[in-house]
Amino acid sequence: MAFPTSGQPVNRVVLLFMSSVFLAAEGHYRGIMKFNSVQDSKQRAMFEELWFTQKLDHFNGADSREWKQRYFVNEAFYKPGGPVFLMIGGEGPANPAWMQYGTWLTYAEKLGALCLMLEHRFYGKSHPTVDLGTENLHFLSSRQALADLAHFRTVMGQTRGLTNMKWVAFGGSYPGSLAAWFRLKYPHLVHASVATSAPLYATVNFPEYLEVVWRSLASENTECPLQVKMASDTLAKLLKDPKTFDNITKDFNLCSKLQIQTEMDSAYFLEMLAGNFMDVVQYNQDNRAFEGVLGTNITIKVLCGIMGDTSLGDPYARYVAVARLMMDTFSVKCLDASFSNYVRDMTNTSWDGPAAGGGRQWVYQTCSEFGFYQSTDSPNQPFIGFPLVYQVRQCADFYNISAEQVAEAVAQTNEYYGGYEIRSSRIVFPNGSIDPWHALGITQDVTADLPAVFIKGTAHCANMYPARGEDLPQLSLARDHIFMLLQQWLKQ
Ligand SMILES: *[C@@H]1O[C@H](CO)[C@@H](O)[C@H](O)[C@H]1NC(C)=O
Ligand SMILES: *[C@@H]1O[C@H](CO)[C@@H](O)[C@H](O)[C@H]1NC(C)=O
Ligand SMILES: *[C@@H]1O[C@H](CO)[C@@H](O)[C@H](O)[C@H]1NC(C)=O
Ligand SMILES: *[C@@H]1O[C@H](CO)[C@@H](O)[C@H](O)[C@H]1NC(C)=O
Ligand SMILES: CC(=O)N[C@H]1CO[C@H](CO)[C@@H](O)[C@@H]1O
Repeated sequence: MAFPTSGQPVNRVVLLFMSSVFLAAEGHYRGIMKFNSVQDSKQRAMFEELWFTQKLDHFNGADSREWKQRYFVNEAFYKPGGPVFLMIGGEGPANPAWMQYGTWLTYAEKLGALCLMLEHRFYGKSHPTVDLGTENLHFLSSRQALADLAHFRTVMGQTRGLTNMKWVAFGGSYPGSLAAWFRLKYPHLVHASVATSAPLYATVNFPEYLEVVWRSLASENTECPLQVKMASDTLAKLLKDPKTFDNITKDFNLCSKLQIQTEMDSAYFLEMLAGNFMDVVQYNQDNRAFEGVLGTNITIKVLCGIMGDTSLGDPYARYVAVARLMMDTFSVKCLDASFSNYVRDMTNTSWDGPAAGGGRQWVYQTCSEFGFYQSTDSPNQPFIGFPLVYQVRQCADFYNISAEQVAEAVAQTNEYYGGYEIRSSRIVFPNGSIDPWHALGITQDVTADLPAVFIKGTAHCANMYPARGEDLPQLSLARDHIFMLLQQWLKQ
């Protein structure tokens, strides 16, 4: 959701948590801070920010440095003896709106659950170190985050008399993976998990993402991805001819005259424009659940409508129209297509820096744990010009992590968590057919105790948003099914 104003996420795990703010730092990456600015003060009043003391390094007993982690509590539904629900924060500020809205609260109400949400280390206000210098980011990992969760669960259990209650972990997208892995690695602390739209298989190259984008556009209109492909091919050709740069600068309302000196510059620009389609597909309609807050009315149907509108001119002109619509929608004054500005921002290590809203941290996690690079390396997708090498190069540019190191780190992540071969119990894996992330998720029951819930026609994390009258029937059924599983598991 959202539109890069000057930078561009290299990587769209872009979840729930970040959806409001990821890459939106100072309006730098993505424009949607509405949720926070409009709702936050009210919610903060209702859901006080609380602070929990954590160790900086859980895996070194000789290091006693500590920091404060932010969390929220909602006791409204709790009935003594009921379960404890723990919403796991992800790669952006923990959004207190989840303490007030969302399907997990509906479950909590029915089950008398206490609801907690813990912000992920290094995101939002949970700052373990003085800045985001690369040597400090060495303490940012899913393993440290799981150890934070484990320690939080243990101490909360003791101080609030909840040790023997049944704890259920919830998360969507990357936090969905954490929910699954929390149960996997700490089964004595977590009774069950709901791991929504969770990418469980780490992979350096993730060209399947754009393949799903093709199919999701085609499900609206078979011509649509073809038109997008024609447009992006045309643009890639124009980028080879400096004589066209004045026109391109005007067409896309760039902040300064287009400069293409290296392949990185053109890749950055092409990826930024493809991002319009990637974001809309990933969040198609789902974000309307928070209409006026997180949501927009731009859907796959809207984009494909423009791409098919011959009155606007050739496919390239329609592609321009899509970019203009996104800019208007997110109040972006001009488009900063400068890769060097992006590098400058991504290497700023200040907590007040332009990428500190999550971009610098999340890209570090992709370089050091997950990969997930949504490259154009597949022929069965609509875009061109941002190959894997462009994305992996950024790991070296931003953090001095080499391509070999990325490959090794990703292999180790799968070795540690098991990838698709996860073996555990009482974890449900909901996935939406339109969501490009389902390609790395568990989409078939692993065992009867590790069921998948497939939701045809929905995008990223749809089942977590509050129910609406116009929801697809299969989405309502999925929510009911997950509830039934929870009821069943809480009796075990
Ligand atoms: C720039 O756009 C104008 C107006 O559409 C067109 O006449 C001209 O040929 C274009 N210039 C180049 C170099 O493509
Ligand atoms: C979206 O909503 C805005 C404001 O209500 C409206 O002006 C605009 O035309 C709508 N756009 C689409 C594509 O429906
Ligand atoms: C990092 O960002 C902050 C806040 O925008 C800015 O004040 C500072 O000058 C930047 N640092 C560098 C090295 O660019
Ligand atoms: C980058 O990494 C290499 C090898 O890991 C190391 O030798 C080098 O000193 C690092 N450079 C910087 C600037 O940290
Ligand atoms: C798109 C996709 O992979 N969907 C899968 C989600 O999970 C179900 C199992 O419930 C599979 O049958 C689907 O293929």
